[in-house]
Parts: sequence; structure tokens; C-alpha cells
Amino acid sequence: MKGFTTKAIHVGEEPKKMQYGDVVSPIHLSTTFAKESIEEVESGYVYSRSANPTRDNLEKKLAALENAKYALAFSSGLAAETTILLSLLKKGEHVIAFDDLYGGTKRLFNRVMMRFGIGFTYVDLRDLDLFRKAIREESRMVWIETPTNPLMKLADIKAISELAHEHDLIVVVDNTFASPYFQQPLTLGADIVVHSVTKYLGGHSDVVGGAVMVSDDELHEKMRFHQNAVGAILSPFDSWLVMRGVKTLAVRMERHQYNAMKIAEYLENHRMVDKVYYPGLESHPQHELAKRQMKGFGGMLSFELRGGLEEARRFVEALEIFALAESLGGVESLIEIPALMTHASIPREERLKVGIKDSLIRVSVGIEDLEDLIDDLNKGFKHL
Ligand code: P1T
Repeated sequence: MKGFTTKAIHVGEEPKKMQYGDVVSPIHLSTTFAKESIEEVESGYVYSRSANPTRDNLEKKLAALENAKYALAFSSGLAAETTILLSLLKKGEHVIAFDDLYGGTKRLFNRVMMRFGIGFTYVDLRDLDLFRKAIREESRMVWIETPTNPLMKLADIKAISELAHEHDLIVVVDNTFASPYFQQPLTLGADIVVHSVTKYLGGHSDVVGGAVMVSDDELHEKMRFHQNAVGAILSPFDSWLVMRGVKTLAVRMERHQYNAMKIAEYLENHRMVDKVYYPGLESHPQHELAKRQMKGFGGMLSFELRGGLEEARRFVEALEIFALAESLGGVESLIEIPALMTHASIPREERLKVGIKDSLIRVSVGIEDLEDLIDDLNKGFKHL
């Protein structure tokens, strides 16, 4: 069973392994599992926080998609991130992170983890020299998002992993934007992949969840211990929803990408647009790296409107099909202003330093009919 979509559909849901031959995983709601004797109380499933058959089925499927030995499912992307940091680092240790990250990830680092004595240095990981210079004796981890949220910057996973491993750093890649269909960081040398499964993996904007994929036994053991000890697990029903979503990941991603590419080209040629950020465009400064390390460019893009915050606000409020909403990766198109929404928790000065202008608009391109999406954007431009 080798092909991506074959794995997405079948791993973790094999009829031969089901009690009644079910072709989809049952939802095991039971919180606890009875035993015949005291000798058995520690064997098999014991209590659903520690392990649950439905979550197990999802974890097998998610591991297969990232070519990982193991996966762990959590109640949100941030819960997955928290588990990585708390289980693998201790007070006094240091992380080098990409300077362009989801606002909530930076908030977790700066306002929660720092209180426990973990240090963070933010660098532009497009530049390997800056990364090298940021490595300190107490550095233990490098945290990559690629493409980044919201500026679609790329980090060279292979080159960073090689340099990081010379210094015994653990390489974590947040693969939420690309999805495992378009990018597989473990294959490129990373140690840990993290996802907000709320996004493309779930795919239908109806479940909040997170996942960690890893192949190293020791790293897995530590994170598995914390998954149970801290307890931010994904529920059986949410696990089932993600399994259902993942089966169509490949066909959804192809369509997300098709629409995103066309919309990126349309925006790039529009006189009211200053700049478009999409790795599939030849004008993207890292287009060659995107072609090398990704199998496709995904469904996320950002652009700068001519004008400022007021114009951006008028534009997004005029749209009817693109919902004005945070989040991304669902079948429906979403639009938002990072400065006011997803990245509002980052101080303005810091936002401007990494390149997030007030007029930046981020789009999660859905899988609707392309003509309808372009008509809707035209409506927005008419309001300016
Ligand atoms: O929302 P949650 O499932 O906890 O995932 C956090 C997260 C982690 N990593 C990336 C790259 C993300 O984009 C997110 C969540 N992002 C949004 C809600 C957003 O609108 O960008």
C-alpha cells in the first residue's frame, strides 16, 4: 500500500481488522475498558486519555501520510506544539525560530513558554548564515514554518536540517500550509512534523485538532508520555472527522492549488495590487526552492492592496463568497487581514519588521468554481 491516496483512504481503516468488517473506523466513545482479571488491567486499552481505538486509527493514518513511524493526535495545533516544547525542552534551553510564524505560535512561545525559562530567537531562516549565527550552546531546537503564515516565505528544510544536526538540534517543521500531500519534511531530514489538523487535514472547517509525526523512538516515547500526562488529546468523534477529511486530501489539494494559481496570476496583473505572495508564481523569490522541496504550491496566498488598512477593510467586507474569517484549509474560501486578525497578537512594529503590512490580505483559496471566485474578487475591487 504505497500511493498517498491509497494510504489516506485505507491505513487505520482495514475491514479485516474491524470486529464486524466495517470499512470505516467506528467511533469508540467509551472512556474506559473493562478487564476479565486483575492481571489484565494494564494491558490493551485501559483509559481513553492514554489510548483510544478511534484515535489510534487516526494516528496510524496520519503517520502513513508523513512517512513517519508514529503520529500523535491533539485537541488543537497549539496543544500539539505545546507538547513538543514541554516534552523535549527544559528550563534554560533555547529555540531558534523562523521570524514569520502564525501569531498564535509566537504568542505561545513569547507569553507562555518564556515564563518557564525557555528562550527563543527569531531569525529569517531564508538565510542560512543568520541561522548559523543564532546557534548558542544552549540551543536545542529549530522551529520552521514553510511556507510561512502569512507571507509565504520558504525555509530550505534539507539545508537547515543538515546544519542543525551538526549542532545536535531537533528540527521541527510546521507543515500545516503545504499539507503532507505537497511536502514531506521528514523525508527531507526534519525530525518532527507538526500540523494544525484544523486546516487541510480536516479540510471542512468542522474540527479543531493538532498532530505530531515523528520516526525517532526516543522522541516519540517522550511526546507519547506527555500526550497522556498533560492530556490535551483529540476526542474520538474529532478523530473520526479528521479520518473522514483526510481521505479526500489529495483531490482537494489539487483543486486548491489550481484555483490558487489562477487567482495569484489574476491578482498579479491587477492594477490595484502591489504585490502577490504565492510560491507557485515565478516572481516568488524562492520559486526554485518551492519546486525542489514541494510537490505543489498549495492553496494559500497573500497580497498587498494599493492603499492601506482602510482599503483592505473595504475590500474584504465587500466580498460575498470569500468569508471574512480566520483559519484556512477548508473547502470554502476565506479571506482575512493578518494585522487585525490572525497576527494581531504580534506588536505592529514587529509585524512590520518581518514584512506584514497593514494592507496585507491573506486568502485561503477554496475549491469552489474559479469563475465565481474571480467574480467575487472583482466585486471587492469595485468597492475601492
Ligand atoms: O488553531 P490550532 O489548531 O491550534 O493551530 C494553530 C496553528 C499552527 N500552525 C499554523 C501554521 C497555523 O496556521 C495555526 C492556526 N492558524 C490559524 C487559525 C490561522 O488563521 O492562521
